[in-house]
Amino acid sequence: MNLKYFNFIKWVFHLFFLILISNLFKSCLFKNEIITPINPIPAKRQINWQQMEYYAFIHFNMNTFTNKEWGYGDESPATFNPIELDTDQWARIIKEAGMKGIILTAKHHDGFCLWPSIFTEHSIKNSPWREGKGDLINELSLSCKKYDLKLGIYLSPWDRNHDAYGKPEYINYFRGQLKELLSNYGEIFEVWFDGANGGDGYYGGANEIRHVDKKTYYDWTNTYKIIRQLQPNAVIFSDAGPDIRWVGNEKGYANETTWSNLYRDSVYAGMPDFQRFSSGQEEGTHWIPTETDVSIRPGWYYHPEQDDQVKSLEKLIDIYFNSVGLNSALLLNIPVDFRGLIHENDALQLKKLSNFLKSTFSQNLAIKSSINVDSSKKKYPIENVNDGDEETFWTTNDGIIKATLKLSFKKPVLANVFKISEFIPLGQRIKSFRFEIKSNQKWETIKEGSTIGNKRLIRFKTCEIDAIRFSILDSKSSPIISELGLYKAPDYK
Ligand code: FUL
Repeated sequence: MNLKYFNFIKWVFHLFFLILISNLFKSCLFKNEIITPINPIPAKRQINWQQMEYYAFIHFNMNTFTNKEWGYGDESPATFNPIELDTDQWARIIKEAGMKGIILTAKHHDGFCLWPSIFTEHSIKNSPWREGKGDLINELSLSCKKYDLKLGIYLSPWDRNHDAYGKPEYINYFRGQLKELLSNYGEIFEVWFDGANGGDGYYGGANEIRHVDKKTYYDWTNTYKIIRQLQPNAVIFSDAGPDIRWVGNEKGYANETTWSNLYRDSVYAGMPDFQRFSSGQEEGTHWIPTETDVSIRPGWYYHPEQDDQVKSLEKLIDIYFNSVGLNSALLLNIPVDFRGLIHENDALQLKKLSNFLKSTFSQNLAIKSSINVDSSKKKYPIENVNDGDEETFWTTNDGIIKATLKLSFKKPVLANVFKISEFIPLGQRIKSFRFEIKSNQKWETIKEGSTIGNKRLIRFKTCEIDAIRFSILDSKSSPIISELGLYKAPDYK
């Protein structure tokens, strides 16, 4: 071998050795900086969904014209005729309300379809609307694109119109419809399956009661596969998940303790005592966060006699804080009226809520504070919770599950809302906390609570704040906080 070649090999070998040593050294040095997730953790699609926080439900279908909440399934398609229908109006109002998407009742329990499904005659294609040539899902998907909103689909598993409901053939029909909806209207962010299943109905003229085994009839495992295949980024909602679960009531209130963790196999859609699971389970094996669905009026559908019963601003604010602010998402229903428009009274309340939220969260007063804590992992300093970046976070040294974050203000600030968020991609951890305020040189405990998760919002009486203490009293492992905030909400009463 010539000497030149030998020296070159030697040189390469040395270089390789040096790189190896330096990597070994680095991994020893930063060993303590690696953070192990606490399972279960969210999938990317669940993280994207959780960031939406506030989006609209629209109940608009046959019931809008029959003034009912649940149609029997024998309604004539000729009844459906919204002469002023304008999905741009829906999308504009919803966008201005600060919401991020719309889920529409493509088919409710009465089986009437808002798109011209090839599998049934019970659809808008046999209605006078747009002379039977319309496609409401298509119109809404175009409006959503125009206003940069995401589109979701409510498809009722229960179908009181279809003659085969309760028999195995119906499942093929249901899946055929699902495929149409997931193939022809662009990106779908959420597929919503209702827990109400089986009972009396028209069923193609049989007019009888049909019961199904809610656990087995739909063969959900294979139905979900269709969704994953056609819309891999969509989250699937049902009482029990698999991606998002029901909060357990239709009043707009999540539980004080809300774990995104759940033993998935302990629950199923439509099970009788579902409310027992509204807090989730600290040791749950799957990540299935809650969604809080509530209507802006008493009914899900539009009823003219409820025009003066649109929820007050005070009530809507309360709902927002008790859903988004309790580790949940708010799915607020707006019943479109029989003209095919969002009613003026609903639009007004949505606007008031959005003005309130914009004004509240426009300025984060916490950035004026100096912040310290008793333990920090080197690469994750406490400043990360106050940098306006949800991707960066603070955490404690290994083995430390308690910590107190202290914010001090040089000049007192006037505030009444506190926000804190866990970095959920690494799992929900915090079990218990205390929130204290120092005002006029006196410390006061404002709140002792349990879970935080994606976001915890705490309201309190407006006061001049000198300092804040947020103590994490118990956690499944090192707590990880991504952001906190302090705000002054305007008076609204
Ligand atoms: C319930 C349904 O039965 C209601 O009609 C409505 O769609 C609501 C959102 O879910 O289970």
